[in-house]
Amino acid sequence: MEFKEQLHEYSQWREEIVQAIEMYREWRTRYGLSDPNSTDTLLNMLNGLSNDRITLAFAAEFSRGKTELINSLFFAETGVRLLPSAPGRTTMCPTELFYDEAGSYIRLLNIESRLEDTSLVEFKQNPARWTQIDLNCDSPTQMQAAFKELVAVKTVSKAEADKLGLWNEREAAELGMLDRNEVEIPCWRHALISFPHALLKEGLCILDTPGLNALGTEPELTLNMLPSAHAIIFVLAADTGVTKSDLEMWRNHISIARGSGKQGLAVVMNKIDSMWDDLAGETGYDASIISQIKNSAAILGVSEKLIFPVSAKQALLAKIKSDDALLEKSRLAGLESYLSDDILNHRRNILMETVARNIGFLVNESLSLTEIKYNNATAQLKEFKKIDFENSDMTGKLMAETRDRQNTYLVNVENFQASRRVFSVQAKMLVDSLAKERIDEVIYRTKDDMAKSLTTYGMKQNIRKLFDELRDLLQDAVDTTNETRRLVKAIHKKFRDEYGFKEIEPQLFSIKQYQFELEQIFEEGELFRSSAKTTMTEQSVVVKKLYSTIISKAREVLKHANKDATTWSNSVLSPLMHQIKDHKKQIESRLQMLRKISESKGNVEESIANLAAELEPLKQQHMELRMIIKAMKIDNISEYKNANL
Ligand SMILES: Nc1nc2c(ncn2[C@@H]2O[C@H](COP(=O)(O)OP(=O)(O)O)[C@@H](O)[C@H]2O)c(=O)[nH]1
Ligand SMILES: [Mg+2]
Repeated sequence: MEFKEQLHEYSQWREEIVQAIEMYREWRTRYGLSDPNSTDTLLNMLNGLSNDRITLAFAAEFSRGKTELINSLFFAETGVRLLPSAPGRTTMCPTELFYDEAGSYIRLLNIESRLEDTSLVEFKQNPARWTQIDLNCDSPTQMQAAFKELVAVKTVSKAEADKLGLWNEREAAELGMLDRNEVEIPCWRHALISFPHALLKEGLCILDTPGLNALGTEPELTLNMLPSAHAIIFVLAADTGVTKSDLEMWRNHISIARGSGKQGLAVVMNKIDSMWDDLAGETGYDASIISQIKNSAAILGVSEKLIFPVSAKQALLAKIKSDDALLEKSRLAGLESYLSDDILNHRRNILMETVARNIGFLVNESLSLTEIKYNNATAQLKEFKKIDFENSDMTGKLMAETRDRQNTYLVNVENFQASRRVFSVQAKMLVDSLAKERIDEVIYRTKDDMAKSLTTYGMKQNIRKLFDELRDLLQDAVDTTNETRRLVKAIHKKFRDEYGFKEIEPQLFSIKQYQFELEQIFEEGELFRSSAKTTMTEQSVVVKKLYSTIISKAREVLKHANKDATTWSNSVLSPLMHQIKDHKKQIESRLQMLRKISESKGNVEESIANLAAELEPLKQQHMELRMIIKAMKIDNISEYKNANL
């Protein structure tokens, strides 16, 4: 199936989950189970799902045919070569294509913005800082013309280029341009393109990155944008093989971004048409493709299955001219089905896991609670059916017993409230230990030192110092977490032991993930620093950018930790609280029932019939929930299987 159709299916599938979560929210409200915390959690999840995007990043040295490949994969039906692709050294700026309801436009950020201490993420939130060109989506040729602006260049002095971090001594030497006083630099630093293309509307985002140079000078691109893409498509050209700079790019930017798992990665060997007129004939051609694949796989250290030989140019031509034979010859289909099957399926799994992780505990809690309610009501009915209510002594005895039970229970509920207060104090300590203020304090303290020493050596020392302090901060939080966990477990155990409460395994908060992520950022920063040092002179704008990228990533992780700790402390005791409330209600209704029976002996049967009638709505409530969980597509996750109604 074509990528287009698969993406469509995927976005429908996602919409079904959204609807199921909406249904769950209504279900909670209908049965009086909604509370501000859970509503918040559900709304966050819904928000996350509606912002879900599939980002494909295309990375390669210039002139490998990235842009042509994007045109042929996604925009052939416009009938034109939509994005500018030209021979030689195109300097198209990093470009993001997506759909924004706000309109159809190209937004361009000027290259001088590199000197500012503002991140791309922050710039993106401020449209006023961008130069906007409106797009007329009914006219592909108007769009095509507008896109030409993406490759605009201008001539500046060497000093100016150096100031912007765009002067590369080594490269200039290679090109024999060392003695030039003027250099050509791109006018734009970054481009955002929005238009209502079907694929983009369904959540596809495309990131077209220019060559090694741009990646080496924009740490945010390598350290933030590439790693967060769902797939990176690395493009080689069949006529050049894996060159030195391809390899450098692969090692310093692609491998970093993909980590060891190499998940979501495809290597495209483009321009196979350059081998078509080979004198060797059809068999020779196949053999040479196979041997190129083997070679490249060995050099890059990836599986041969990840390498896709294609001709982007012929594929685009074939699609525009509806030439099926040529399209087949271009071999684009192999890449398309990999993107659909592998990337989209992976995304599906991730999404399912995210839903399960974020709202699984809520759903699980609801399921347990409705089950407990039903079981208790059934047990009570069974008991009442056996009792001889004609014997008034018996009824009185039962009432006295129940009242006693009620009293001890109330005392215990008070104890619970006390434990809850202790928990709140403890939880607040945990949340505070990860507070923004504390983190910022550490960052500002080290930032001063950083400003003083922007040599790559000084930077290494300072970053190390910063991370040491952040590690300490997390370690403090680990200790507080452990105490908080013990407390939560103890509270649960008490109610389980004394009242046979069903074991609801409390969700436990862990710092490990954040520690891991922090180490990861540190290592990636080091890798980038050591790999890009050739382009980094002292006091260079790139060094500063690397700094702020690393810092903002670290800050992001800690912010996440803080938010998760807050959510956790707000919700971890709520299943227990609901159970306590239900248990209290249950004792009360038993008392009420016994009272009724003792007052009007004749109506025993009616009372029991009433009790029996209450079972049906409870069952109904439970069944509804099971259907909803099924629609959420997380019903095959083991912890949801314990309910046996
Ligand atoms: N022969 C051949 N040339 C191609 C192919 N794809 C792209 N090119 C050419 O390679 C040059 C660079 O392409 P472009 O898409 O701008 O490369 P980018 O810099 O990686 O984005 C252009 O002249 C394209 O026409 C292909 O499949 N076959
Ligand atoms: Mg390009």
